[in-house]
Amino acid sequence: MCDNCGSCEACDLKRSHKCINILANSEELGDSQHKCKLIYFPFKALAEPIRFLLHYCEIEFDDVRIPKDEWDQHKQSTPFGQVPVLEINGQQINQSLAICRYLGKRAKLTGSSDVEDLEIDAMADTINDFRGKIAQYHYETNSEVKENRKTTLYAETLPFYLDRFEEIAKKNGGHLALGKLTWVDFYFTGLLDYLDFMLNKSMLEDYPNLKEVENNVVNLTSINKWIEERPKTDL
Ligand SMILES: N[C@@H](CCC(=O)N[C@@H](CS)C(=O)NCC(=O)O)C(=O)O
Repeated sequence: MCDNCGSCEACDLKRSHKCINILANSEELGDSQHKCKLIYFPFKALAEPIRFLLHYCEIEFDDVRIPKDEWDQHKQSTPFGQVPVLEINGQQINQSLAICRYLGKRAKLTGSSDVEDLEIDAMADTINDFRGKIAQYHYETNSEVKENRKTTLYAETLPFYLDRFEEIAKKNGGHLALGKLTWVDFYFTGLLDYLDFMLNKSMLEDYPNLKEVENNVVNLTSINKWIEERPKTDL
């Protein structure tokens, strides 16, 4: 049964759970001795798009959530002192975007040419830039600088990016690239709660086509199930 359309024929994905299971069980993603492990904090934030993709691929994984006050003990054991880190067969890999891209490939949530993949990558990098600008405001500790950043963020940055994202989602029928479900839809949707948390508002209220991107991901059976059962956290 295709996880996108509910049948195996109705959409051009024809992505059956059976196909994904074959990918998920391949040795590269872990055998009985080396279960896949995702290491992060007890938040959604940068790890949630990865969790979405792991669940979509039906890859079993240990969802390791390090409490913030225990982080110092763990930092040195990660490749670049940061998380998320995905551990595959004992190998630790950092960088959330690279991990999403890898899982997207495993799930065939990609384009069918290098140029199509470029469109997905460019969109993902742009979303990451957008996240960085929101984070720059949210994590600012000087209150005067923060207030100034807030003014620019709300008057310029948010409309600049969101208007463009909305146009792209409209053109692509509720997706962010290639007019079909790709891993960048998961990347965007997985980050939404974190972005809303940093902004302290529901960012997509006036953006119906971006809302459709979100719905197209959260209504997938595997993602819907994960959202129901995941630990409840603010960000
Ligand atoms: N570019 C990296 C950024 C990773 C990152 O900033 N991780 C933060 C948490 S969201 C972290 O590990 N902070 C703890 C630290 O730097 O000690 C990615 O996308 O994975």
